[in-house]
Amino acid sequence: MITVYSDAHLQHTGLKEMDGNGWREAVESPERASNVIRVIRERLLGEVIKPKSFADNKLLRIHDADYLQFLQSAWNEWVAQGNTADNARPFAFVGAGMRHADGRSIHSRLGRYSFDADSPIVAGSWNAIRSSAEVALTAAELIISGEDRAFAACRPPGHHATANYCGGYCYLNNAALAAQSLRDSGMRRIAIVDVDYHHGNGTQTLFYRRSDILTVSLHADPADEYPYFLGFSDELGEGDGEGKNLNFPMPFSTDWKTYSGALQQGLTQVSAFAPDAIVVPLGLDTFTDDPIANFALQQDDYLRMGEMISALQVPVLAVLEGGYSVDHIGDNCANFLEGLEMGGV
Ligand code: OKP
Ligand code: ZN
Repeated sequence: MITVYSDAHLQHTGLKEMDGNGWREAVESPERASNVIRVIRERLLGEVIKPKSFADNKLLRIHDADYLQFLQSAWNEWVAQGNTADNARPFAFVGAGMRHADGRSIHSRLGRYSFDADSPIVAGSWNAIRSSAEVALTAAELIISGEDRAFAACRPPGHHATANYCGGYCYLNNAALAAQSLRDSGMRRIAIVDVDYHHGNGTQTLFYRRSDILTVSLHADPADEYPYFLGFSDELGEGDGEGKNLNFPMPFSTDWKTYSGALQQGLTQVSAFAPDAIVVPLGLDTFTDDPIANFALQQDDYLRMGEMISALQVPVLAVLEGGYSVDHIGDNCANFLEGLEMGGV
């Protein structure tokens, strides 16, 4: 299987985040994607190619023009307005009863386009963000040109990002851009099977009213876990999209036995939808040793996961999302891709 990768992600670096224990280095680090690529090369899982460039109109299929403009200029605005911290980050958000004012202050703009404080922007962020989207779009073109599997080694990740909000380490929704690109190529129905530990709130929101894209997400129960405010099982889609959104929230400590049962249920729905292609936002943070997550999947379980999706006999595009055990993300990812290679179309 061909992997698409760009080392532009290395410019999105020096990130910090805060949690209940205070400030620390962000877990969403450059080492993550670098390790994934190192293992793909070591295990000879196939060719690694660079992304093509895409014009803005490809990004505008999913994201708003003013949001793209913001992402692109945020770092320069931050510096020009006298801020000296090395991470640009929001401190004020649009709360109840307030307006999405078109502010001049970068603090206003960061707040208006973010739903949390976990997506910092540094000098090289935009290059990395855009390149990550282009990685996904290039991988989508491989599927469009007849490959039955492709892997987009994206960094930063994307599944929390909406049309005009960043959050949860995500800025552009790489998987959604890929799914839309597949649709625009003439494929009629696309299924998204999000196996990241966290609910893919951005992807759900983007496609919530659409019948042409089925979104399925398996994740930790938002009553216990980030993103907290979306991802419950009663969110089934709206309007034309009614019945085309499916959430499988699961408790802490979920292992392969429980997880695979939910995955099988989700895949049964995917089969019934008869998609022309499947996009898999691939988070490896369901792994038992993940530092920020609480599921209990083991290394070999990712082989089984790949095999189960492969068994549907539909073209599959996997898009890298989370996974923060830097020592294991490469092998877990490669195991999934190896599982995916079995079966084929
Ligand atoms: C991104 B992806 C406080 C902790 C914030 C955010 C988790 C984002 C996960 N700084 N946790 O879905 O793996
Ligand atoms: Zn995650």
